[in-house]
Amino acid sequence: MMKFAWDNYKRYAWGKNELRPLTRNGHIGNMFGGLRGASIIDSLDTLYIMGLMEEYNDAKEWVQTNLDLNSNGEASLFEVNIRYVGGLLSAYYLTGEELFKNKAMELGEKLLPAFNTPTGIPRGVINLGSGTSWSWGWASAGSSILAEFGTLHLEFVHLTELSNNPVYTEKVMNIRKLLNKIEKPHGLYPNFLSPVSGNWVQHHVSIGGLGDSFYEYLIKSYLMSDKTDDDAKRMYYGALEAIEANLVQKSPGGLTYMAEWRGGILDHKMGHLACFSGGMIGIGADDGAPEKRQHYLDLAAEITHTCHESYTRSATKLGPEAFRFDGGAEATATRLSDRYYILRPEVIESYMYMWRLTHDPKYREWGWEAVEALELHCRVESGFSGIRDVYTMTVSHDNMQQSFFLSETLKYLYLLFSDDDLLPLEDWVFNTEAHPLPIIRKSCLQDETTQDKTVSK
Ligand code: DMJ
Repeated sequence: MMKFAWDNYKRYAWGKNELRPLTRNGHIGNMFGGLRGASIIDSLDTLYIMGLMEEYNDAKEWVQTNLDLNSNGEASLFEVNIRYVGGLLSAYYLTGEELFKNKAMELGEKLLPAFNTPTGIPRGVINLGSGTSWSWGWASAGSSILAEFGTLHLEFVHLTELSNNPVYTEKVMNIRKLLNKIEKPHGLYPNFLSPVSGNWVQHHVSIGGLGDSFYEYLIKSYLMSDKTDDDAKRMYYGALEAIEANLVQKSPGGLTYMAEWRGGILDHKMGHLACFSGGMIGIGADDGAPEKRQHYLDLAAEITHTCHESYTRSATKLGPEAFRFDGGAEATATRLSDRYYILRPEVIESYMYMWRLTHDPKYREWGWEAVEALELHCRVESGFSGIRDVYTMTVSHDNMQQSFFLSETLKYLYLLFSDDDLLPLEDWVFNTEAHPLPIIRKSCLQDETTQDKTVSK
């Protein structure tokens, strides 16, 4: 599947950001500020891990000769960070090629002006040439988005590691400090924050879109620090407790789900994006309070089960963008506008983590069901495409092979069917675009300190 997706991208869209598999051309879009080759950067590690060396070498060669970071467009800070910085860092750590490290550092530097705000909370959009930044037009009152400014930590800590420049870690630690300090309604973190006043702008809380990867990066920051980042740990388990108390629900049919919260009122809807939380709660289970560990593992399994139900209850066996638990619905989309599937990874991501944590064969069976459904409904003549309605067998394709399909969906599937010693969870954390980053060992840090002393002596 990876080779097929890649070959078609290469043939019809080489150097563009995504492949349009029906019209057989490339898509550039406006998310990456004029940067190109998103599918290449997102695929480097997947190709390498899968041993597709010829394809990996083509990708590397493209980065060497064609990846131009001197673009002058308006980019999403979040998207550039998770896909480009994350993809380059992970390619460097897997292969040891200095090229990727240098590109990651060059790009990292271009993102820094986004933090020049009264609070240091970055704005969502940055011009990579001029460094001017602003907030998304659609975000209320010029606010920044929790899932965006809260999803920089892993990459920025590694940028400091590699450059020896503390500025990256300082920037993300400053975000952490502010979040730690401000009052949280019922212990929850709303999705919109003003980068000027540092106050919440709206009380909408979600584990899906707008909130999701902030929570993911808390537990992963702790794990990536070799379990030394106690603030991240405290904030993660605190947030999870608040989520359980306020958002986690059980449907009449016995399905556990995470509702959204709007100033105290629950919206009984769960987005496909929120389905990553099965895996997140799973990897965090072991470091919770001893009496809570089994409970967290059970909760992770229940959420993953619910997300699987959102797939099995559709005609195509792929899940909708959002499913509901009201008006008689149980894990199905009730609105036409929520019925699409754009090759997203989150449900498969949770299968992969739950497989690694429990080795219950059902997770591989569920993963295989997804493979069959992808092959049947999303494979077209020249690549893979999202579909507009998971509830109809007369499928209508959206003509887009998203770069996260190559980076995440196919990588997580591959890992689901691989041995646990391929990228073991004891040594690696995956950024939110599934780019593996190594755990920074305490012992390495100690070695470095000793080494520094020896050198200065
Ligand atoms: C990816 O870019 C990342 O997983 C992000 O955190 C959420 N959305 C997409 C995939 O659905």
